[in-house]
Amino acid sequence: EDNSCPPHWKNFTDKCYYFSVEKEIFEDAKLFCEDKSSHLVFINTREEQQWIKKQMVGRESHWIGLTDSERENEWKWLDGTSPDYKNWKAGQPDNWGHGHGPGEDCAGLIYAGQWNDFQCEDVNNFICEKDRETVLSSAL
Ligand SMILES: [Ca+2]
Ligand SMILES: [Ca+2]
Repeated sequence: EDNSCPPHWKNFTDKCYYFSVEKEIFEDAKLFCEDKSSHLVFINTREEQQWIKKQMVGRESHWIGLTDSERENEWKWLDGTSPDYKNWKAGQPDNWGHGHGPGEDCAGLIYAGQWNDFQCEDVNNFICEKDRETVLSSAL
Protein backbone atom coordinates (compact mmCIF):
# COMPACT_ATOMS: atom_id res chain seq x y z
CA GLU A 1 0.00 0.00 0.00
CA ASP A 2 1.42 3.32 -1.06
CA ASN A 3 0.29 5.90 1.44
CA SER A 4 1.86 8.94 -0.19
CA CYS A 5 -1.49 9.84 -1.77
CA PRO A 6 -4.12 11.57 0.40
CA PRO A 7 -6.99 9.53 1.83
CA HIS A 8 -9.53 8.59 -0.90
CA TRP A 9 -6.91 9.16 -3.65
CA LYS A 10 -5.39 6.27 -5.61
CA ASN A 11 -1.78 5.99 -6.70
CA PHE A 12 -0.54 5.15 -10.20
CA THR A 13 3.09 5.82 -11.18
CA ASP A 14 4.03 9.19 -9.68
CA LYS A 15 0.45 10.53 -9.66
CA CYS A 16 -2.56 10.52 -7.35
CA TYR A 17 -6.12 10.25 -8.67
CA TYR A 18 -9.47 11.08 -7.14
CA PHE A 19 -12.53 9.31 -8.58
CA SER A 20 -15.45 11.45 -7.53
CA VAL A 21 -18.58 10.30 -5.81
CA GLU A 22 -19.86 13.80 -6.64
CA LYS A 23 -21.49 14.70 -9.97
CA GLU A 24 -20.89 18.17 -11.40
CA ILE A 25 -21.05 20.16 -14.62
CA PHE A 26 -17.62 20.42 -16.30
CA GLU A 27 -16.73 23.84 -14.89
CA ASP A 28 -17.62 22.91 -11.32
CA ALA A 29 -15.71 19.62 -11.62
CA LYS A 30 -12.69 21.65 -12.81
CA LEU A 31 -13.04 23.99 -9.81
CA PHE A 32 -13.46 21.02 -7.42
CA CYS A 33 -10.12 19.59 -8.59
CA GLU A 34 -8.37 22.98 -8.44
CA ASP A 35 -9.62 23.42 -4.89
CA LYS A 36 -7.77 20.17 -4.07
CA SER A 37 -4.52 21.40 -5.69
CA SER A 38 -5.14 19.13 -8.68
CA HIS A 39 -6.66 19.23 -12.16
CA LEU A 40 -9.17 17.19 -14.14
CA VAL A 41 -7.21 14.17 -15.34
CA PHE A 42 -4.96 14.30 -18.41
CA ILE A 43 -4.68 10.83 -19.98
CA ASN A 44 -1.33 10.73 -21.75
CA THR A 45 -0.60 7.04 -22.32
CA ARG A 46 -2.32 3.77 -23.04
CA GLU A 47 -1.08 2.43 -19.71
CA GLU A 48 -2.66 5.31 -17.81
CA GLN A 49 -5.88 4.86 -19.80
CA GLN A 50 -6.01 1.15 -18.99
CA TRP A 51 -5.35 1.71 -15.29
CA ILE A 52 -8.10 4.37 -15.11
CA LYS A 53 -10.55 2.09 -16.89
CA LYS A 54 -9.90 -0.60 -14.29
CA GLN A 55 -10.72 1.81 -11.45
CA MET A 56 -14.08 2.80 -12.96
CA VAL A 57 -16.84 0.69 -11.46
CA GLY A 58 -20.34 0.88 -12.83
CA ARG A 59 -21.47 2.78 -15.87
CA GLU A 60 -21.14 6.39 -14.79
CA SER A 61 -19.46 8.86 -17.15
CA HIS A 62 -16.45 10.80 -15.83
CA TRP A 63 -15.16 14.20 -16.96
CA ILE A 64 -11.54 14.42 -18.05
CA GLY A 65 -9.59 17.67 -18.49
CA LEU A 66 -10.12 17.93 -22.24
CA THR A 67 -12.14 20.58 -24.11
CA ASP A 68 -12.57 22.21 -27.51
CA SER A 69 -14.47 25.19 -26.15
CA GLU A 70 -11.88 27.70 -27.41
CA ARG A 71 -11.94 26.49 -31.01
CA GLU A 72 -14.27 23.84 -32.38
CA ASN A 73 -12.62 20.47 -32.95
CA GLU A 74 -9.26 21.67 -31.57
CA TRP A 75 -9.12 19.49 -28.47
CA LYS A 76 -6.77 20.60 -25.72
CA TRP A 77 -5.99 19.48 -22.21
CA LEU A 78 -6.65 22.17 -19.61
CA ASP A 79 -2.92 22.97 -19.51
CA GLY A 80 -3.16 24.01 -23.17
CA THR A 81 -1.38 20.98 -24.63
CA SER A 82 -2.85 18.96 -27.51
CA PRO A 83 -3.52 15.28 -26.90
CA ASP A 84 -1.00 12.91 -28.44
CA TYR A 85 -2.60 9.73 -27.10
CA LYS A 86 -6.35 9.60 -27.82
CA ASN A 87 -9.08 7.07 -27.02
CA TRP A 88 -12.26 8.44 -28.63
CA LYS A 89 -15.18 6.04 -29.04
CA ALA A 90 -15.85 5.33 -32.72
CA GLY A 91 -17.87 8.21 -34.19
CA GLN A 92 -16.80 10.64 -31.42
CA PRO A 93 -16.24 13.51 -30.98
CA ASP A 94 -19.44 14.39 -32.86
CA ASN A 95 -20.24 17.83 -31.39
CA TRP A 96 -23.85 16.72 -31.20
CA GLY A 97 -26.19 19.70 -30.84
CA HIS A 98 -29.06 17.62 -29.44
CA GLY A 99 -31.28 19.24 -32.05
CA HIS A 100 -30.83 22.68 -30.51
CA GLY A 101 -28.26 24.92 -28.90
CA PRO A 102 -24.49 24.56 -28.90
CA GLY A 103 -22.58 21.39 -29.61
CA GLU A 104 -20.48 19.31 -27.27
CA ASP A 105 -17.21 20.87 -26.10
CA CYS A 106 -16.21 18.93 -22.97
CA ALA A 107 -14.82 15.40 -22.93
CA GLY A 108 -15.44 12.54 -20.58
CA LEU A 109 -15.05 8.82 -20.20
CA ILE A 110 -18.03 6.61 -20.92
CA TYR A 111 -18.49 2.93 -20.17
CA ALA A 112 -15.33 0.94 -21.01
CA GLY A 113 -13.25 4.09 -20.64
CA GLN A 114 -13.69 5.38 -24.17
CA TRP A 115 -13.90 9.12 -24.73
CA ASN A 116 -17.00 11.07 -25.73
CA ASP A 117 -17.65 14.78 -26.09
CA PHE A 118 -20.54 15.94 -23.90
CA GLN A 119 -22.32 19.22 -23.46
CA CYS A 120 -20.32 21.05 -20.79
CA GLU A 121 -23.52 21.60 -18.79
CA ASP A 122 -24.11 17.87 -18.45
CA VAL A 123 -23.67 16.50 -14.94
CA ASN A 124 -21.07 13.75 -14.63
CA ASN A 125 -18.68 12.16 -12.20
CA PHE A 126 -15.08 13.26 -12.71
CA ILE A 127 -11.44 12.32 -12.07
CA CYS A 128 -8.86 14.67 -10.53
CA GLU A 129 -5.11 14.11 -10.88
CA LYS A 130 -2.08 15.53 -9.13
CA ASP A 131 1.56 14.75 -8.55
CA ARG A 132 2.29 12.38 -5.70
CA GLU A 133 3.87 14.28 -2.88
CA THR A 134 7.49 13.51 -2.34
CA VAL A 135 8.09 12.43 1.21
CA LEU A 136 11.48 13.76 2.20
CA SER A 137 13.26 11.93 4.94
CA SER A 138 14.95 14.29 7.33
CA ALA A 139 18.72 14.04 7.23
CA LEU A 140 19.04 16.17 10.32
CA1 LIG B 1 -17.11 20.56 -29.82
CA1 LIG C 1 -20.47 13.26 -28.41
